[in-house]
Amino acid sequence: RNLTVLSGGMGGARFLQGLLHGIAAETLPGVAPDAHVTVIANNCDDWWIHGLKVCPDLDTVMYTLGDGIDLERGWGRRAETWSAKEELAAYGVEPTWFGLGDRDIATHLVRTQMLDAGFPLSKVTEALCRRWLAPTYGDSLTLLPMTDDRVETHVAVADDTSPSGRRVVHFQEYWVRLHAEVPAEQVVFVGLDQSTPAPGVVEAIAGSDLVILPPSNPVVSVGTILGVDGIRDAVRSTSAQVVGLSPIVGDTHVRGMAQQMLTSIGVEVSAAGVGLNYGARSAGGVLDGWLIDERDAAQVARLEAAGITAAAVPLMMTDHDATAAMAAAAIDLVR
Ligand code: GDP
Ligand code: FO1
Ligand code: CA
Repeated sequence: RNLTVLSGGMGGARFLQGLLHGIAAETLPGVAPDAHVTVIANNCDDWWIHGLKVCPDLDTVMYTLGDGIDLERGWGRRAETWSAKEELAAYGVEPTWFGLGDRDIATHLVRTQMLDAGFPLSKVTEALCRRWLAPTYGDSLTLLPMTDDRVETHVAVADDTSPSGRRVVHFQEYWVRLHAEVPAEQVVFVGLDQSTPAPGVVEAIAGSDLVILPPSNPVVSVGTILGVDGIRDAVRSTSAQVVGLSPIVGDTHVRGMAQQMLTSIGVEVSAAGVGLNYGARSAGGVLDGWLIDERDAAQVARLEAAGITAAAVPLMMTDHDATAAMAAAAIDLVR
């Protein structure tokens, strides 16, 4: 059995931990322990900083599943030190608000050198995963970037000092420096509409028995992955069932900035709002099934009326067992 997951950073990575836990413990209906999982990770958070290419969502998934993540922060390396960051600050080099840890920098050095040597991001990712994933998962887990092309999310925010009244910042500046505290007047996905899927992405979706949209950000994580035309087409046309889990619980995100992002694109901030925005595959969308939290159970009827099979179960990823139970419920929904 082949499973494909379209993942952002922390939400996607946590879900994947639970999914892999469920596969190993054989608690997922119809999924054997030798199932193969392909993760297609968002690249629109990526940026160049201090001459280095940084891919936060790819690295969050890689470090989390490879047991190298800092569990408290949810990003970057465990047992990190920050000497390089302090030295850069001592030179007065901007930006000082974005932190690259010493251990993490090694990853970005390897990546940037390989890109400079002409390797595509997908090959670079394969090389990095040989350290982080292959020893534990062998061939049963593949992590792919969504695209080898340069794509970046930028956010327009109000700025009185600018003649246009606004200023456009990289998504990392909006999130890390501005803490997503000011409204996102517009979200722009630079390069996304010209981008093409990385090698293996379309093949994985087409050859899947199930495609899962984890509770990742529907705009700047899953939304951007589906923003690659070739990926959206593959999800629309696969013979696999496509099931998603809501990142919105009780009309707000569990963590992160999904609420700000949904508001900026005019989508109702609710479990049903997000599901209806993805849309039923039978009506030109991407979903066969949509799992929402038990406290949003009253929204099931709206989803089913739109042709999306829906159910309400606990959707808080409190530990691996709870998350594996969410994965099991999602699989059950579309079996
Ligand atoms: P990011 O790239 O680090 O922002 O991570 P993702 O895009 O993969 O996931 C972020 C989303 O995960 C946010 O919109 C959260 O609402 C959602 N999320 C985080 N924890 C939970 C949880 O326990 N349950 C649910 N349902 N959603 C969660
Ligand atoms: N998040 C922060 O809040 N502050 C940082 O300084 C920071 C640095 C950083 C470096 C590498 C990396 O892979 C992720 C990093 N993150 C940092 C997390 C990242 O900004 C976001 O959480 C994601 O892009 C949202 O998915
Ligand atoms: Ca992200």
